[in-house]
Amino acid sequence: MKEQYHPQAIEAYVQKYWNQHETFKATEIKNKEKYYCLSMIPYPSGSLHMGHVRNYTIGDVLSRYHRMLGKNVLHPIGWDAFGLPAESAALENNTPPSSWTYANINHMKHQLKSLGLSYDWSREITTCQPDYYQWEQWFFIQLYKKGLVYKKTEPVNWCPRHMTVLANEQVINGCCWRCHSLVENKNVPQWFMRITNYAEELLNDLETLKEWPENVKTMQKNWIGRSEGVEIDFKVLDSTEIIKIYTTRPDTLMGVTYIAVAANHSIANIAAIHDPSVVNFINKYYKIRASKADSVKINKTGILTKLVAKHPLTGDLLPVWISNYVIMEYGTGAIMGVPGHSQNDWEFAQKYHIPIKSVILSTDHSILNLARCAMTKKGTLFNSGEFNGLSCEKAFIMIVDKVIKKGIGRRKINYRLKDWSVSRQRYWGVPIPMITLENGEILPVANNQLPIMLPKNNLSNDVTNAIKIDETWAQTIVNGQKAFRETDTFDTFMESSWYYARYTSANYKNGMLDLSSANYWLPVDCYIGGIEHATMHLLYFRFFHKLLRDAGLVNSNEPVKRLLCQGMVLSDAFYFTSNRGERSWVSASNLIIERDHNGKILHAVDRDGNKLVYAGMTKMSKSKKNGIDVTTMVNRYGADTIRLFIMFAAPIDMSLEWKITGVEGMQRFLKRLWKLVWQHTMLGIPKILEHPIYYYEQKVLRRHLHQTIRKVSRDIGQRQAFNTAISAIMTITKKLIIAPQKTETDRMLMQEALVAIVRMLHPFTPHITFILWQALGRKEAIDYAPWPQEDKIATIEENQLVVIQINGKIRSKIILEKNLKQEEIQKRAKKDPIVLKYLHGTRIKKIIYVPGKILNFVLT
Ligand code: ANZ
Repeated sequence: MKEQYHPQAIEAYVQKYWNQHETFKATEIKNKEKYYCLSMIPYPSGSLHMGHVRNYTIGDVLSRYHRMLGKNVLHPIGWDAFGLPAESAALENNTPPSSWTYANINHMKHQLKSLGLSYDWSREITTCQPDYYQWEQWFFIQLYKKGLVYKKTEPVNWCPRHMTVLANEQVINGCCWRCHSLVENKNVPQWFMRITNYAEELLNDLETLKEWPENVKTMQKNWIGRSEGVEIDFKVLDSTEIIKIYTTRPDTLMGVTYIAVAANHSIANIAAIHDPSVVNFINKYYKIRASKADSVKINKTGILTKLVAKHPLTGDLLPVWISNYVIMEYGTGAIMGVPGHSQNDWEFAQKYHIPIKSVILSTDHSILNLARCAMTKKGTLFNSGEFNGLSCEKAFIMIVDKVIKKGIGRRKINYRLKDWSVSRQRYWGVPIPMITLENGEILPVANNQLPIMLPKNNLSNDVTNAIKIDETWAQTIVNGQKAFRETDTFDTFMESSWYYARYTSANYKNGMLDLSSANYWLPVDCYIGGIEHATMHLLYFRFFHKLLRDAGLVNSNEPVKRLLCQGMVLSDAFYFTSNRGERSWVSASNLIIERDHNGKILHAVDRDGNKLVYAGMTKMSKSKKNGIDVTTMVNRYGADTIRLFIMFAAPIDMSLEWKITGVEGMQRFLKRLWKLVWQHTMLGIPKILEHPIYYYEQKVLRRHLHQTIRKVSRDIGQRQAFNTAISAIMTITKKLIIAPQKTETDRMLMQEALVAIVRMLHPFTPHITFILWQALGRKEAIDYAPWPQEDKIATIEENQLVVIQINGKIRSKIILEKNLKQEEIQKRAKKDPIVLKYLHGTRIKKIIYVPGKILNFVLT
């Protein structure tokens, strides 16, 4: 140990030690309790951002903590290496997607290592490598054989800019989630996975996920969107056509005043015959994709057709409309319009002056005014013939029974969740291992032909089309026939759906998973990632686990026990308004800021002298140029300071505000601790006395230490409240700095405290504690040192603090033994010099005593 704390030097030294000793290599030890800690796999986009650092630091703190508890910890890392950005970068920079990807991985790996994250690098996975994706191809073929994947030409979400299909989950408000182009409908042959077969189980098993955040479970529930209703047939007048509608409110059947279908419904095409205005409407709307959720927000528009439908019970004639708020992909793509009780229908009917019929009375039997909105609550039926007087619930059953008996209706459960389209018309992805023979027959690739390797892209082809253009790759001979390989690649969500399982068998060559390793480590004990993955990734991931289970590869039902979702990382953002009126954001390296002594910004300009507007703390992003460079920070302050700041600055599920003053505060704390250990150890490591006798102050200090151990253990282990754990460690450290070091017992207590503090800080700041641990005379490395144990006896309070008030005002505080009688406390209080001064020459009228807390002398 040197006198000065030089994070850069010690961090490099400690990291080298870990590397050489393979300190974090995990092996299955059957009789040892395991702990599998996983942070979400990074996409190798170029360099780490602070969001990554936060995510991985949380995972590292937990891994290190559980290692110190004596558990066998698996803490792996890898790269979700396929995907669109590599293709865009390839086009921009004229480098093949693979070169760009591997260069990024290299750089980011270096950054991860510089943060001192305790990964088992021998299990590193790179999803664009055939030794990984061959098992994905193999598994897809198994699922094909089981009928769990199928090919179908379907209208799909088409992003005209990226020229690819998007999953429903990748369409946000009708737009591409990445480039925000308006998503279109296009008929494309696609491979689908039958996730809907698992919809019920995915929904029901949410209940078993006791350690998942409630909001994530709610989002998944809404995403699966189970709805129980009925399909009812409406005959088209003077035709053999039937319009099947889906409703969850059959009790409102007597309130139907029109029928509406989606623009791409077959009835719309029939209505278009001899009706040019309908043709125009369809042409305008059939391409636009929307989801069921959009039907609420959409600006509703429609066109009346010449078709008329018949009410199945009353025989009333109902106009048939085509409307954009009816979604082809949900239910049957047709609805019964009940404007009195459905808000969507009410808005549509208002716009086109369609009659609004009220058929439900509110619970107090009053008729609600429908002039401002629909009455969507349940109540009692009226205006409904034979069903009058029934509650909505009873009418639901009666009407459903009736339509079923008449053979014109059937119960139906609908899910918002659709089968997962996994084909992408891209180059940089896993080739789909399927082949189409010349005669149209579709076959999976034979096992001995796997992996189907992605052809090399030399950039002389169009990078986005390389796989299609490469005829020598795309054409082959199977069973003596000319055959064509599938030229689409998988949605990259496929790779991130099973990587967690592969980590358990990362180097296994004989199969997708080594069953004994997989079942030793799985399920993941703690999974850490952003809340933005609540639906897509985390749902596909759960789905894959169930597929793996049903293939006999894992024996649990769910992939993850505890899910932690970390908050965003924010930092100050500044802009000036350009001549064209646009906001020009300014990066941190270009700022000159003047602050007052409270850190409040007084004045900000950029290096060109533009006066800047402060936009507040906002999410670090490229667009606002307010990202903080990880390497710069690590180089300047050291990884320990950055890690400590990140874990201290906010509870993990809250937004974290990046403040350089906060970072510097953490650095100062580490320096103080370093100095304390230096001063202490310079005098030699004190002997541990067997039966020490502590004075009062020593007892208080020792009690505080052991209470801190209790608090920190609980905060990390149970509450995941890392910030309060750190703050407790800082408080006791401050006490130690001023603790007297006169006697041997003082020094022994200091030794005990420093050893405990260093161990408690180790998960957060692993490098400095590695060195301090050795300086404190410990021979073994700290990484597997046991977590400190609280001495329960030391934490028992033998004394109490009594506050003394004179006429209700606090005047003094005295420490007394516990369980003293009131008279004794009064006697002692009166001897206190401050109290004595106040009592001098006065008369005590009354004494009020709050046991163990306050003694109040009321004077005349
Ligand atoms: C009549 C009715 C009356 C409805 C009423 C609601 C309230 P969830 O619960 O989400 O499944 N609907 C059915 N198919 C649709 C489609 N393809 N596009 C747009 N809307 C559609 O919603 C079911 C309700 O959504 C159905 O019940 C239907 O409106 C509408 F007082 O039928 B209802």
